[in-house]
Amino acid sequence: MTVKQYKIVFLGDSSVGKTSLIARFMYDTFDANYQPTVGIDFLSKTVAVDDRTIKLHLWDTAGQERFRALIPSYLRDAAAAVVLYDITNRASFDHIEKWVDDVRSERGSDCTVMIVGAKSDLSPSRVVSVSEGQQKAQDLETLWSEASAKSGEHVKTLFRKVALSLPFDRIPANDDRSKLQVESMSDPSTAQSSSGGSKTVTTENGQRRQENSGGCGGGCF
Ligand SMILES: Nc1nc2c(ncn2[C@@H]2O[C@H](COP(=O)(O)OP(=O)(O)O)[C@@H](O)[C@H]2O)c(=O)[nH]1
Ligand SMILES: [Mg+2]
Repeated sequence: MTVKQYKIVFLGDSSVGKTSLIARFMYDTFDANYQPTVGIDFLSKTVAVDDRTIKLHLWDTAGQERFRALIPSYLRDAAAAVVLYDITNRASFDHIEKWVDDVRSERGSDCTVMIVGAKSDLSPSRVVSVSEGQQKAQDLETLWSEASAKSGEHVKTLFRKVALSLPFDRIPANDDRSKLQVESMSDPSTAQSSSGGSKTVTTENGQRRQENSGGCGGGCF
């Protein structure tokens, strides 16, 4: 059986938490001092979502978010875009619409879009309310979640929501996806555990190499 593959891109202002969210999902880690010194092109993870096994290619930006001219090529072939704002940073929230516009102008409606209010562990100093975030998602017709890469809160469920929204070829006649979603999300102990990770890294001398990591690594749904 061939495993269907999907490109998922991460967008949003610098420092909203894109790299940290990916690291939490891939490796179940958080490093407050993480400073990427090399450009990571993408990280790949095979995950089980209900009765499907799919491979996600997670495209981080190594600072390209500052160079908007590069964004269209980055969005090419993306099946989903996760657009982050920082709940303690009003400007990052104000820029959400612009990022979503970029996705829609490059991909039209061929791309799932999810807005994520990042750093939910900093809720006491939030400047963007939950209802504002939800309203924005409703206005822009996207999915929405808050999440914390630091605590891990809602990270798996947001990736699961994105995965469930991805197109797939065959829908069984008796499939009830919303029911499956609720059951599995409310009881993580029943989650399937087929998973593994790899990433392509561009080293400082410009060479590319593949790195692998075994185990679940926080990516089982
Ligand atoms: N408290 C808290 N800090 C976070 C969280 N996610 C990221 N950060 C911090 O925010 C800064 C920017 O994160 P980073 O992932 O590099 O942002 P990027 O530029 O969008 O990739 C770093 O200092 C992170 O440690 C989070 O969920 N909670
Ligand atoms: Mg980053």
